[in-house]
Amino acid sequence: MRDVSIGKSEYVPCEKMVSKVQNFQEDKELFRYCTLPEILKYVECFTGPNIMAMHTMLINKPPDTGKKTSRHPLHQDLHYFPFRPSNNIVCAWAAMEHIDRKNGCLVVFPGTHKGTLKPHDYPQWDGGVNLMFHGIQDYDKNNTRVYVTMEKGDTVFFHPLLIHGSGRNKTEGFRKAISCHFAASDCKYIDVKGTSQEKIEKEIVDLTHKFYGLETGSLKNVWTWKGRLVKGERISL
Ligand SMILES: O=C(O)CCC(=O)C(=O)O
Repeated sequence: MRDVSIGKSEYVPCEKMVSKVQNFQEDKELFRYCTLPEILKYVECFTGPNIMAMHTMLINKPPDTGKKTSRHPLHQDLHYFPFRPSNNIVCAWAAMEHIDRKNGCLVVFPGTHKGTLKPHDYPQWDGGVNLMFHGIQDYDKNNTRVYVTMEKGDTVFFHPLLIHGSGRNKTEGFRKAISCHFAASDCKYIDVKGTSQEKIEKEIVDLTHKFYGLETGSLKNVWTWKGRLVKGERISL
C-alpha cells in the first residue's frame, strides 16, 4: 500500500513508497514473526491450542507530508473480520523501533473491548484517507486515551473490539511495526450481509480481485485463503 498523499506519483521501489505490506503469509522471513514461540505463548491465552494466523501487516508509517494522511483513524479490527467469537481473536503488534507520540504510536481506549462492534466508514478528512482506513464516527470523546510508548521489540496484545488508531508521524523517519491477528481455529465464519460490515466486504472482495486476480465473492472466502495454521489443528476457519 502507498500513502494516499503520494499515491499518484511515479513508483520507485524504495522504503519511501511502501506504507504497508499486507498479507505476507507467503513470505518466509516475515511470516516467521507469526510463528515465534515468544508470541504464541501469549496468543494461546486468548485462542487456546489451535491457532490460525489470519491477518498479517508490516506497517511503515511515513513522515507526514502535512496533509495528516499518516494518521490511522480510530477503529475496531473486528470490522474487517467475518469470524467470531471476538474473545478468541487477538492482535500481536510489535514495535520495530522506539515508538512514541512523535512518530505516531498506537492510541487506545481502554475498556472498549467490552462493547460492541460499531459502524465504520471513511472519515471526512481534508487531506484524504488511505485505502481501507475506515474509522468510527460515534465514539465517546470523553473516553480515556492511552498513548502506547514502546521500545523496539515490545509487543502489545489486544482484543479486536478495542477502539484504537495511531497519530501523525511528525518525524523524518519511517515508523515500523509488524503485526498479526490470530484466531482460534474453531472460530466460526458469519455472513456479514445486512450488517455494518457489508460495505467493507465488497471493498475487500474487489481489492482481492484487483491485487491477486482471485474471485472470492465473500469475506469468508478471502479469509479462508489468507489464514494459515501456526499451531495445533485447523478446525473451522
Ligand atoms: O500501526 C498503526 O499505525 C495502526 C495499525 C492498525 O491499527 C491497523 O492496521 O489496524
